[in-house]
This record gives sequence, structure tokens and C-alpha cells, in this order.
Amino acid sequence: MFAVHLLAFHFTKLKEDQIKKVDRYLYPLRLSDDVLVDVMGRFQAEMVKGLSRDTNSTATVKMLPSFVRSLPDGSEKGDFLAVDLGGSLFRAHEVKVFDDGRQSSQLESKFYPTPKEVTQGNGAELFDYIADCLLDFMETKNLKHKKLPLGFTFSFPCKQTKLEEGVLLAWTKHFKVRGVQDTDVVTSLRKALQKHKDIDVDVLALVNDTVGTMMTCGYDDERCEVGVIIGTGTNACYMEEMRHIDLVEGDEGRMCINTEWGAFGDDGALDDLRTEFDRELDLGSLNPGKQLFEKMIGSLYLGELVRLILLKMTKEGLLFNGKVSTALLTKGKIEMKHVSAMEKYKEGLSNTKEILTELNLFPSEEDCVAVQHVCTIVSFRSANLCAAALAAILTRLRENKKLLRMRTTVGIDGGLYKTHPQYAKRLHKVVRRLVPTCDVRFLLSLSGSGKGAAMVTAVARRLAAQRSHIDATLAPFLLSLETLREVRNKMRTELEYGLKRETQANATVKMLPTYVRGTPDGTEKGKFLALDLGGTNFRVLLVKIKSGRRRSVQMYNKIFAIPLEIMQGTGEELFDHIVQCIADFLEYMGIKGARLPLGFTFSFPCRQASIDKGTLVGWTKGFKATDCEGEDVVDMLREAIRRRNEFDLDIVAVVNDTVGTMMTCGYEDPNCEIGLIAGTGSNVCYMEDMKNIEIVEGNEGKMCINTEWGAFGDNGCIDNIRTKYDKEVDEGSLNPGKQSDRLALLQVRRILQQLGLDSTCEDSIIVKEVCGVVSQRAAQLCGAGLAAIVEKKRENRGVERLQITVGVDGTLYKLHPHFSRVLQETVKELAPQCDVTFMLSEDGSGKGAALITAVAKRLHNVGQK
Ligand code: 0WK
Ligand code: 0WK
Ligand code: BGC
Repeated sequence: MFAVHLLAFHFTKLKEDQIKKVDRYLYPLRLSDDVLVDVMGRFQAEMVKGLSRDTNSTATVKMLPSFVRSLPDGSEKGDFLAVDLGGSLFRAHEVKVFDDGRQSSQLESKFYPTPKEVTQGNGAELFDYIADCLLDFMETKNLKHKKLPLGFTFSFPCKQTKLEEGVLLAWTKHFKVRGVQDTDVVTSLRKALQKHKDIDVDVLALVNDTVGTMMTCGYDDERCEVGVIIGTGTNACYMEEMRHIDLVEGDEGRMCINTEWGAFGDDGALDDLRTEFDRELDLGSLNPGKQLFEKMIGSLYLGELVRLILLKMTKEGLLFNGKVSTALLTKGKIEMKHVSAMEKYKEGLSNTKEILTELNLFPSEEDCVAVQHVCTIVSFRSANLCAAALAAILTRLRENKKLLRMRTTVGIDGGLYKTHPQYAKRLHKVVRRLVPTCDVRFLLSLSGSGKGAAMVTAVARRLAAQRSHIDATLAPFLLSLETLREVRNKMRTELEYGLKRETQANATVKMLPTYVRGTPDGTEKGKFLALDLGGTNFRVLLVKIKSGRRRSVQMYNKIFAIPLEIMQGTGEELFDHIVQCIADFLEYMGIKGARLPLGFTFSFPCRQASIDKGTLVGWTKGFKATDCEGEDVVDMLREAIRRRNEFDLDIVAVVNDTVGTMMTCGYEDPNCEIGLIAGTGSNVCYMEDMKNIEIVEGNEGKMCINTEWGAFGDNGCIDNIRTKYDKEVDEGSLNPGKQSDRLALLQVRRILQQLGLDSTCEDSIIVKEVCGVVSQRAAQLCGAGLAAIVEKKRENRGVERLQITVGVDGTLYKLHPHFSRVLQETVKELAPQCDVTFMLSEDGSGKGAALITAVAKRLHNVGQK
């Protein structure tokens, strides 16, 4: 028994000594956590360089867009083929995906060798080989008679501009095939497959093996957003935010980025960590100076690294009594399988002895311990470096999501990770040490990236089907320039109808005279009250106007809510509510006793016989108060003031919000002769020549016409562009058949319901697209209508070119990200002879109503004199 303990002590001491010896000798390969954290930082910087447009071309880590934007959502189904080239074997798969809600699928596979004449021959032979293998597989599986979609896993750096295309940037690993670099490998595969008349496959997707691995694991775990390969070569992909991917249009959602981390350090970024053995290995490789990170990690290289180290240690007498064997001098003599065998937990040492003996090295016990430790250090460095780069990716994911802690899943595959005795455990441990803020689940891909390629194909088909459904749904909203010209011309016709006595009665665009005959001339002055009813908010304003050198307008206003039950109650309740608000305002301003002149912005179609009379033609927007239509709203307001019997006001003018807006802007810019509202509703007014306004006496000068273009099309003249959604919204509205220009938002909700969308990231992108299309159409229609107006003004003036300003207000114009730009572009396109300045009304139409009141007062006083 004592002898056994003595032997064990002797062996432990021997082991410690050998390990220390090797540790000292291979110190540069043993990377501390500080170094790994530093590598993490360097890799994060490389990722940013690769993602950004300005630095991508010089970046070593190319961050290649994969055009895979979403993970499987379980609705994929069908039969798919997949071929997988680039790992240690060529793989062909048939993948059956069942949408039985249980995410179930069936995989049939066949593996084929990749002999040197294939991996280092010419392109045509390579793709013919792939096609032959696929044909053999389809014969074996009796699939030749089927037309099947195919996903192509091609594990090399490819530049893609779409899913079903990939231009090879460079060969890596043990591949160096002539005539393929800088060509589209999908085209080459299609050509090779077409040579086989008896098979009919449709290559729908090209994916990197990391992407395939992520998708394979993503089918079982929707948290999987990273794919890692640690095999012959190494690489990783992950889901990046579109807004960070400069090389691809769009900011919405995410896209899978194939990092191609194998090239990390090709610009010297890791030279302080690369050893003489790394440099020697690289010089002897198929692609010197390339894939330097991969050459410290991949199973294609670790065996050779161990050989080069053992060779140098032997030459320096540290091993095998300095006796080198031919085998040890032979490149590639030690392979990964040997390294893994030597590192096996129990039989590692005996394997080492056996392997070294096979290499004619006659190893001592010490030698075996030392060599085993060399293997450990080499494979440990591989796992450490992988862990550092993966930790960088996980940190970026967590930062992208702005999370303090993140749970995620990493799909992983590759012979080294799967077969090396301790590799996986080491990698997990170091990753979790480097990123303690990430709960990482490592999910081994059991069915290879081929299934993932099929999943990508299935998702591509699902998205393609969805795309065509969306395109078909949204197509009616896309208005061509020709259609917009038609709308402009039809609007023009309707404008004329509204102005002409004999057609005015049936006109839909009512062209209501406002009795506002001029824009402010700066002589206006005094204190005025103004009401602003009909937009999002009801406002009561006090407006102080100074004329002359100290010409200015001061405003105080208070916003009041108009509850729905008031908007849709009785007229009396509505006007009592308005008067209540006025009372609160006068109280608040301490001017209850003052009988101030008041301008009433009433943003609904009113037929006026004078500036202070307005008969409501019909409610629009969300209003539906009873006993008002056909009534004079000024009288109703006066009535309500009388009913309250608390204060008295001199109601001088009732104006439409478009008119108020025109006046507000006209006060700053005399060229402003048009007022446009694009808000809850939409409408426009403009100064028309009296001679064209047949329903008002007189031919001199101008008068502002409130077009009420909201009713454009109520006679069906634009039914050709109205969609079923417009009809549905109209039928569900307060005034069906009226105001057919109802702007955007309601349609969006109806369309989304139609597309059966709930809330995934993909859906939000589609939601945004639907909103974009609907609001674009709204802006274009507005633009077409306005083009008709400015063109009419130009003809009125009989000029070749017209300079004019449009005063505009409304939340849609002010707040929507694109509406104002699209509107202006459309006007420019449809009224090229008009230079239109759009002037945003900062002060609202209440100021305009006060100015109109001031003008009316001034004219009234002149009339008195
Ligand atoms: C299995 C995957 C394949 C990938 C391979 C890498 O299905 O796409 O290329 O892993 O591992 P290797 O065969 O190089 O060890
Ligand atoms: C602000 C104007 C008001 C007009 C409103 C329209 O002062 O008269 O009714 O814009 O925009 P909305 O509030 O409907 O978006
Ligand atoms: C290739 C990658 C591939 C990795 C793993 C590398 O050599 O450049 O595209 O993902 O090997 O197979």
C-alpha cells in the first residue's frame, strides 16, 4: 500500500514539474482574464468598424448582412432540401416541417466526403460534385420526381445583397477552388443543377453555417439569436439592429449578421498575442496572412500548432531527449483527433503515449504529461479566444436591448465543440465569467445547419407569401403621378362647379364664400377675443394687436376639452359648454366686464351671407351635435351667451380654421393667399377673384373661398382610387358618404385587422409600412388638391410663374414625420409653374380670427364715417 502512495506522490510531482515546465515554455499561449477582456474590447471595436459604412471596406471582421431578418415563428411548413458545404463533410438533407403547432420537423441526411481534388480543384468541378451528391441523395430518398425548394449552407465569407445570392469573398479552411472567388455561388449551383434534367430544385436561400445553426436552434428555442461554429474553422453570427447596419437600407427590426470573426487580427490587431508557432503555421497554410483568429481556434489548425510546439521543444531538448522523428517534422501529422484523444480525461495519457509512439518519438512518462499539457494549453487558448469574441457579441446584444441583465440562447455546432472532451465546458465557463450580466444557454445543434438552411428557406417563403399579400393589400394606396394628375384635374373641375351659380347647388366641393376680402395690412389694432373650435383642441384666446412701428400681436389662450358627449349631444349643450369655457377664460384673464369683439373660428362647412353669419351645412370629424345643421352658429352662440346672462360679447366674425390660418400667416407674409389645414380633418381656402364667385354680388377685388374640399369625391368622382378600406371607414363613420377624404389613421387599423397581425417585431415593421403607405397617399392627395388651387391662382393672375405662400396648420402636417415633405414634393410635381412657400402657422387660427375681426371692425368703422 505504501508503495502505491509513493508511486502516486512520485507521479504527481512529475506531473507538476512537467506542467510547470510547459506552462513556462508556453506562457504566451496562456491568456489571463485581463487579456481576454482586452480581446473582448478589441473585438467589439472591430464589430463597429465592420457595421459602419465608412470603415467597412477596411475592416477585417466584415460583419456580412445575411438578409435573414426573422427567426422561425412556427407557421413554417413544407418539404425542403438543403445542402451544406464547408465543414468537414458535405451534407445533403431533406427537411419536412409540419405546422402542427408543435414545431415538429423531420430530417433525413446523407454525408459525403470532400476530397482534395474537390476542395482544391476548379469551380465547375466543385459545383458539379455538389449537384451529383444532391442527385444521389434524391435518388436514395426517392425525391427526384418532386419540385422542391432548396437552402444552400455555404460556410465561407459571402457578400449578399439578398437571401438567394452570395458573392464569395475568399476561400478559408481547407478550400482553395479556382474560379469561384468574386462570383455568385448560387448562380454556379443553379447552373450545375440545371445539367441534371431529372431534378427540379429551386435554390431560395444561401446561408452561412453559423446562420443555419442559429435558425436550427431558433426553431426549438425562440430566444436563440446567436449562432456559433467551432469546427474545422470558426465563426459566429447574431441578430443585429437594422439601425446599426449601415450597408443595408432600413432601420426597422433586426437582421442576422455573419461576423466572419475568423479574420479578426488580419490587420495585426492580435499580433501581440500571436506566437511564433502561429506565424509559422500561417506561413504554411493555404491562405497566409488570412483568418489569423481562426488559425488559433479551428480544429484544422490545433493539431498542427501542437506539432510545431512539440517540434521546437524537442529541438531544444525539452522533450523526447531532443530526438526529432520524421513524423514530427511532417506537416499535418498531428490532427485534432489526436489532440482530443490526448486530452481525454481518463485515457488521455495512454492515448498520448500511443500517439507519440506512432510518431516514432519514444516518449517518457514526463514527455507524455508534458505533451498532454501542451495540447491542453493549445485547445484552452482556442476556447478562451472564442469565449472572448462571443462575450463581445453577447455584450453588444445586451447593450442593443438596453438591458442590465439579458437571457439569451447561443446555438452552437462544429466538430471541435462537439467532440473535444472538455472544450464545451471550458467555453461555457469562460463566457459566463466574462459576461456575468448575461444568462446564456448554450444549445447544441443536433441536426446541423442544413435544417437551419431549410428553415431560412421556409421563412423566406412565408415572408415572400406575406410580402405579396401585403403588396396586393397596399397596391391600391400607391398612387401614380398619372393618377395624381387626374385627381388634380378632377379637383379643378369640382372647384369650378362650386364657383358657378348653375352648378353650385350640386357641387360636392362647396366653395363657400367667407366674406373675408383682404388680408391684414398692418393697421389693425385693439383687443379681441377669439374662439377656435373644431380641431383637436378647443381654444379661447385674447389677442392684443398693435399697429404702426410697434406692430405686434400678443396672445393669451386657454385650451378646453370638448367631451364626446358634448360633441355628440345637443346643440344647446355644445354652445352652453362653449360659453362656459369663455366664462372661465374671462374669469381667468380678469376681463369678465369687457365687451370685447370676438372672432369665432368654427372649423366646419358653413354657408355665409356675411362675415358674422354662418349656417352649418353639416358636421364633420367627430362632431354630431343635434339641432345645429342648417342653423346659424353665430346666433346659437349669441343665444347661449344670453342664456348664461353673465357677460356680453360682440361677435364680429365667424371664420373657418383654414381662413384663420391664412390670415395668421398673411399677417407675416402678404403673399399668403391660401390657408391649408391637415389635421383631424383637412380643408383649404384661398383668395379667389370676385369675378369668378358667381354666387356673391360684385366683380371687384377678391374674397376668400372656403373650398370644403373634404367633400371632394362624395359624388363618386374619385371612386376609382377609393379602396375597400376607405369604404369601410366611411361606413363606420359619423357621416357615411360624406367627407370621403377622411385622412389616414382609421384605415391603418382596418388594414392591420385584415392582415391578421398581432405584435411581433416583423409585424411592427409591417405596421409601419402600412402607416407609411396610408399617410403617403394622404399627403399626395392633399398635394394634388393644392396643386389644383395654386394652378387656378396662377391662371387667375394670367402669369407664367406664380410665387405664392400657403399658410398651413394641423397636427398631421406638424407632427407626422413625412407628411409635409410628401405634400410639398407632390405640389412641386403637379404645379411646376408655381413656386409655393409653405408657412407653418405657429399661432393657430385663433389669431387669424382676431385679425379678421380687426379688419371687419376697421372696415365697419370706415363704413360708419
Ligand atoms: C455542422 C454544421 C455545418 C458546419 C459544421 C462545422 O451542420 O454546417 O459547417 O458543423 O463543423 P465541422 O464539420 O467543420 O467540424
Ligand atoms: C390648429 C388651428 C385650428 C385647427 C387645427 C387643425 O388653430 O383652428 O382646427 O389646427 O388641426 P388639428 O388640431 O385637427 O390637428
Ligand atoms: C468561414 C465561415 C464559417 C466558419 C465555420 C470559416 O472559415 O469563413 O464562413 O462559418 O469557417 O465553418
